[in-house]
Amino acid sequence: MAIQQVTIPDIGDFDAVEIIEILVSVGDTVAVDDSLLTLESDKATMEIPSPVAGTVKSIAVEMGGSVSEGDHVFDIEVEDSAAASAPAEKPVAEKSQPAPAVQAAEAPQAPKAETSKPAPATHATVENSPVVAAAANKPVNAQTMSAKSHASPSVRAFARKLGVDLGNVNGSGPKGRIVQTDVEAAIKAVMSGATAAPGQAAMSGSGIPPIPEVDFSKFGETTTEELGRIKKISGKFLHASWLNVPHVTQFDESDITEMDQFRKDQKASAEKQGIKLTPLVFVMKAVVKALQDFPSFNASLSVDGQSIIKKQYYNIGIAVDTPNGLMVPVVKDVDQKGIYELSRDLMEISAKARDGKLGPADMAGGTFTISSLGGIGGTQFTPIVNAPEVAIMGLSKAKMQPVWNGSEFMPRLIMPFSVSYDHRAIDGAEGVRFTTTVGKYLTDLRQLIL
Ligand code: CAO
Repeated sequence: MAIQQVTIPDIGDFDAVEIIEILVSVGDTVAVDDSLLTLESDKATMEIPSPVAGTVKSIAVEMGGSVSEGDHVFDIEVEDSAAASAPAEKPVAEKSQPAPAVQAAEAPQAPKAETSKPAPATHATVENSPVVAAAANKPVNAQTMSAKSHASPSVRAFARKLGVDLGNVNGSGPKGRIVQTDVEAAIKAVMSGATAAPGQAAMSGSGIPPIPEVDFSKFGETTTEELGRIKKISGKFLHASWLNVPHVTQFDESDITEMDQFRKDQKASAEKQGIKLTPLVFVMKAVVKALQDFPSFNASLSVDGQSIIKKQYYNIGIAVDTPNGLMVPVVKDVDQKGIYELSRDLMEISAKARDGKLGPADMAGGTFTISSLGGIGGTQFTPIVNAPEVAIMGLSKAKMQPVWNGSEFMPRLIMPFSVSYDHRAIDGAEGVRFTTTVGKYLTDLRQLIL
């Protein structure tokens, strides 16, 4: 066995071209000419086919990154005989379908992607945390759904434009290649009601009437600013979640008077250790305890929508407002950490997010997300599920309110919160049981240690 480095071939006049699809994962077996990457410049979409048959050992690039001719993109393990016969020269690159250059190298000498580049993002990581992926400057996972499909760049572009997942389209071309008429047929099938299995995300968006284009300048002066990169990417994901996930939002509130008093009591000693204690870390602990009681909330649906995958680990994504847009770093193993450790983690990841220093590992593997607007204001809001997770909590600002205790009104600190969930995975009764349970734990923190 030998390792072959695959590099970007001559791609014409293009430089620093964006990677919009990584079509293989580490461990995948590829044949010669299987597509490995899709690149998209302002003018063209290009696929990079594999020059060799073998097993993908590492991926040295990330979705959303940019590559130029000669950049190392993959390491592929091949049979020794294949390595020996690998093309010595770069194949001629066509504008629409360039062939990658190959550098044969024995495994021991092959530079390791992990040491020379940021940790490679596998499909699994991206799928685990698509908004996170967005924050990592990676396009969202909707594009990875068609990873194994064979189609020309123009057909891929056509499918993307119409929101069609090629993974759910049967190819009628040579070797099962998907042609434009296959995409059109798939759309027709959906429009006529002959859709795929329930839960399939395939045709999100098709059939939705477009919002009419309006010339606003007819009515007054306007300025047009391009959306930031992260906003563009996370916007695609949020749209996909909004279209694919049947959302229900349950509103609730919790009396956090005692919890907040405890937080204030701890504040001074926490500050001595450089820790800022906010209500959010207590909420994270209460949420994890409730997730243990209601495993369907710490889960994902299988791609065909027929099974629920319950996770035995508790990694909480925290939506962070940054100058560049929304990012969702993940605090790992929240069940195993105390309040101080969680506060430290939270301070660290939110600082990294705001400084634009989050790596893929900081944002992967989330099981449930919390979006806290409590430091800003508001009474309630409806967060969008961070699919493929199935539930998300939105925290709003706690306020002192008069609460009737049976004989008199007492001032109590009441925190409103909401939980949006995927109704395919969670029923309404379970939804309100979950929020009631979170509220109960927040009201009486002692229950967290039971
Ligand atoms: N009720 C009342 N006060 C609250 C509160 C709540 N629910 N949550 C936080 N606060 C208080 C904190 O205690 C802190 O006050 P003190 O300094 O007096 O203690 C203040 O509000 C500011 O808190 P914070 O925002 O700095 O810290 P946090 O731990 O609550 O949140 C983070 C951290 C990273 C989640 C937050 O800074 C942030 O970015 N929030 C925005 C997330 C967002 O944009 N979500 C929307 C996503 S969907 O578009």
